[in-house]
Amino acid sequence: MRLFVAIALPEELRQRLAALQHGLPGARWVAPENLHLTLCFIGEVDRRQAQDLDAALAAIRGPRFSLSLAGLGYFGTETKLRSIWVGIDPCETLKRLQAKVAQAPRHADIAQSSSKFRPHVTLGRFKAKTGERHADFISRHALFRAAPFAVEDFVLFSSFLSQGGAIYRAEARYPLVRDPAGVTEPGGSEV
Ligand code: 2AM
Repeated sequence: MRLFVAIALPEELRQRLAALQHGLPGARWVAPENLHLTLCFIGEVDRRQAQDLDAALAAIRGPRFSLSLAGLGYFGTETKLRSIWVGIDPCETLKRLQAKVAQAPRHADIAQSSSKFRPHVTLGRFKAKTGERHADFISRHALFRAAPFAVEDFVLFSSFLSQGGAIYRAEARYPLVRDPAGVTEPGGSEV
């Protein structure tokens, strides 16, 4: 199975993001129900690795916190966009959670390439050449901002490719703690 670990977004927020998803030629927009913030891409694993990964993720302790989506950016170049995404306000608690999640594959004997965490919510992907309309879209929405939301858990998702696109299924949810004796961390905005 193909797995990744992510923070799911509230319905209302996904609807706000979905309202941005139009007017760009060649875009493969992410289905609104699939919009998420990836903490760690795992890739293809077997059943035993998935079980070990689940155990390692379940052992993670961290506080609840609040996150705000802000800004809009892209991967690739303006003439050859790979994706357009919404960014996240800097959050130390998120960084610490991601660092813990990124350790979990090691405990499950899953090889990982180490890449810097660049938190984002992908809105759409592109294969063909991109142009002025895309550049205009990016600058028009550069100051996008949404109300903060509470992150109360993180999720192990499986991903299947179907004819209608990717189908994500929440395989397990891992709660973060509300009143974390011993896990309250400075610098975050815990809720
Ligand atoms: P993306 O949003 O930046 O494209 C499910 O596919 C999630 O895993 C997506 O959020 C995607 O990130 C991420 N993902 C898919 N393939 C990946 C890869 N090879 N390396 C890192 N992340 C990947």
